Amino acid sequence: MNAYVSSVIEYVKKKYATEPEFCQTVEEVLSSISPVVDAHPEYEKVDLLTRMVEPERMFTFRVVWCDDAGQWHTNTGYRCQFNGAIGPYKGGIRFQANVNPSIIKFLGFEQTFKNSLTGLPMGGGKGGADFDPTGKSDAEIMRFCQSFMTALYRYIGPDVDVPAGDMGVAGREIGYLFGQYRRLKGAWENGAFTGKGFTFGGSLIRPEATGFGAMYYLQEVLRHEGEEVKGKTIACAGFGNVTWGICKKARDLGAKVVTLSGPDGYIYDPDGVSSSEEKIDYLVEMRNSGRNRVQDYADKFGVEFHAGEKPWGVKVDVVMPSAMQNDVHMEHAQQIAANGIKYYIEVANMPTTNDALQYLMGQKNMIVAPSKAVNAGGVAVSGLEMSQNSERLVWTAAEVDEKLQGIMKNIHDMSVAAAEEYGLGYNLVAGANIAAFKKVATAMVEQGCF
Ligand code: 2IT
Repeated sequence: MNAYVSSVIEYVKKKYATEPEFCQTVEEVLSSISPVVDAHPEYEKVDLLTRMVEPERMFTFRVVWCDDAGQWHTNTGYRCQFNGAIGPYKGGIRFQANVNPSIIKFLGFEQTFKNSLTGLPMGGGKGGADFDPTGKSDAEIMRFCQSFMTALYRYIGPDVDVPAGDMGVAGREIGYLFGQYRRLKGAWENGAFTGKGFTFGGSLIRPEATGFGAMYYLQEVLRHEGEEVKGKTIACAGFGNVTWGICKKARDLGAKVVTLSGPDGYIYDPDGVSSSEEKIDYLVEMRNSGRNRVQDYADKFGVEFHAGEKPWGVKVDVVMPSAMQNDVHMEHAQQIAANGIKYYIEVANMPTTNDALQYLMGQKNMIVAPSKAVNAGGVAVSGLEMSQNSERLVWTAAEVDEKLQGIMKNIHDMSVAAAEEYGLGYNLVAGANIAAFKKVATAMVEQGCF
């Protein structure tokens, strides 16, 4: 590896020893772009990498709210404005009990490169709070969102920083966040958020976009291998928005999603979650129930439930980890390889530990696709939502869907070209990192690298 690249990785690991997820993503991205730094000594001259791993701005704030029983609670809110070189900071808000500086920073760093891949003018950001929405009433969620936005509204805006959803934040939460923003600003700036309701500037297809985009990306990979999506079995994780979108598109394309997972275990449905409208709709119901249990699906449809287990031992054609970070460890990776699975398509942000990812990439007959490319359809349609808002118009679902397909194909093809340029073959992981890095690096250098 390039000596400068390894020195920056070591510097980050030492400085941020208490932030393991952030160190993990820095190591993954920087080791991929090592050949680019070899070819461009000018980056070391201005010490570009040390600047790139430092967020432009990151802050915490107090979020105080009152539950339905009259009890007061205090949470920590975060916003990380990681890199604004190619556009306003853009990225989701995550509400989950385990949210901390390491998780917000890793997500902001990943987002910077992902957004670069979309080809749209968006910088990287991320935010959230260590608030657990499980079991909270609608009124509690609303009060939490209002308090969160009261603290954040001064620091965001359509040309500054544009939040969206992530785990624990979807249409309902974005509605409450935007409502409070509008009240405080006294202005109709709906371009300050994406993932909004359709009556106030939300883009059609945005709720489905991450899942649809992942399936379009899979389609490109299969096309490259002379295969097609039709007839493939897929193991998914989670049961949220992303997995729901994958199921809908899998149904349209004739593939079968056979697993879902939750904090309580996984379900196996050999007929396919994607086999009926009723089953697909039930995912939305499970999320809205706030129970955060996948066993409810098994109880309702009479399929197998495996308590406390992950779905990575199931024999399928395609594995799509679509739940959360570090969901696939070395022992799961070995199981996936032993099952002879050819397609490992990451969907959630950083779903694979670095050692498991290296192991899977080293398998001769396996194709590994990285989440920052595969899940970029979500933020890409957020970018399209921003365009519609700034032009005060609304595109049809077909128009948005067509643009999304074009963007996903372009991300795949750009990654292939970038890997080939450095003699790395069909390496989608390195290709995505290289293509994304080059654009952000060029913008930083041309702007004087502040
Ligand atoms: O991880 C992601 O790309 C998101 N949570 C969506 C970000 C966005 O701004 O739409």
